[in-house]
Amino acid sequence: EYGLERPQGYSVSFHYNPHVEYHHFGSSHPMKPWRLTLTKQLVLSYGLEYTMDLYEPRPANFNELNIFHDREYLSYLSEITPQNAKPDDPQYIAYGFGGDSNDCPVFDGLWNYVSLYTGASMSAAYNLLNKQSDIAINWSGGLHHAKKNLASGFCYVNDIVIAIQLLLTQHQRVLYIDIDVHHGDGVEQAFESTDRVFTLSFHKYGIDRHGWPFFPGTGNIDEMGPKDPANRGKAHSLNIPIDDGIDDHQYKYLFKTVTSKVIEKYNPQAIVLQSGADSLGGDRLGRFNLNIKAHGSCIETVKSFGRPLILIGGGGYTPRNVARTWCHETAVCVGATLHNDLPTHIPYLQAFQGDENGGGILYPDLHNTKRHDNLNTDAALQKLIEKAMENLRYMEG
Ligand code: VJV
Ligand code: CA
Ligand code: ZN
Repeated sequence: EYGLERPQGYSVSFHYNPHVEYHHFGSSHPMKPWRLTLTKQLVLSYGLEYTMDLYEPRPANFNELNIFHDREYLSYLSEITPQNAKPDDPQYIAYGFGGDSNDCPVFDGLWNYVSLYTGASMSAAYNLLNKQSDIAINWSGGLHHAKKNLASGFCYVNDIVIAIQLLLTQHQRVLYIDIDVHHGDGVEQAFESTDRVFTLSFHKYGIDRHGWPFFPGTGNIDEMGPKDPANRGKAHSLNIPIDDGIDDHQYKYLFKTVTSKVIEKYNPQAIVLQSGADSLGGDRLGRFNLNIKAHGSCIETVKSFGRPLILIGGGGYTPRNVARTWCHETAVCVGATLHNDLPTHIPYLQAFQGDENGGGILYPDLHNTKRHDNLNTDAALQKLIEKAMENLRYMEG
């Protein structure tokens, strides 16, 4: 029943509440919700809104976020403001706010922000459950580091976990795939004791020359869930640790080989794909050297299996390239090909003008912006694939 592409293509839905754009983590914080404004503008300027069903989802409420998160954590999150925050408060620290790095600042409208992006992921999940669409997109979500009682790495509420929980009401097995440059630790941890969710993350892993591990520091190849054979989640996580500077050809091969094997073996009834754009070349926080079309080829690969799919955003810290990538990937979902010259009537054209090499075009060569030498040899990647295949043999068929 799966794998047959309907001649008219897939029915795609786009879940987006524009109020999410107006939230700010702070002026120099790398996470910029206005990258979503740019994304939406590009999607509209190419006319892609006519090829999808558009939804403006309501924000999620307290009880919906409580599907995953603790009440106490949510109460704190819902009440904290920049005005009443006490950075020395033990709860403030225990819940992951502030800190030296200020990864998770308390900003105006924080509760509204988390409710909006989670509401959009829930709306996407309901759309698949109701069979209203084959592919449901939420570029504002994908906050994969949040834990049930901890904010971490720019993430306060884990919309992915909540969307997967909804899918589990009807689907026996859900596959989660994560191509953000960071390890999808929050989603992996949330489902570590079940065999009904398989988590697969591709990410940068390693220690830099100052001795700091790349965030969050987990996700080596041997981390495949609990070792206890009585734990149902045993061997239902697969981590693909990658070094700096991986190129298009290597990543595409790695992704396709590993992901195809996981889908074939696990046979999921639905897939959630986190498409963090910080794995692109030239990303402010990332380390890889991928071009937009190589990143997008991962979406094509997953789409080709024809399973109900939620596509969500995530990281991405060079806003113009985030917008380009997610616009391209929206087109991949609907089966459209976009011309390289950006439409001239777009409101934010200047954001795509002052580019190193991408002035006025959709597909600049990001490999040329490389700041990271490729430390991945083909031999090392081949070994990594072999180890991944070996790990998969521990999963009960
Ligand atoms: O690396 C870290 C945290 C430390 C602790 C503090 N020391 C000094 C450094 C290491 C552990 N955090 C990462 C978090 C990345 C989150 C990625 C999220 C996603 O893409 O996976 C999903 C949405 C990190 N890397 C860079 C920064 N934080 C960073 C944070 C800032 C900043 C600049 C860089 C916060 C505030 C400001 N600038 C103003
Ligand atoms: Ca990842
Ligand atoms: Zn990331």
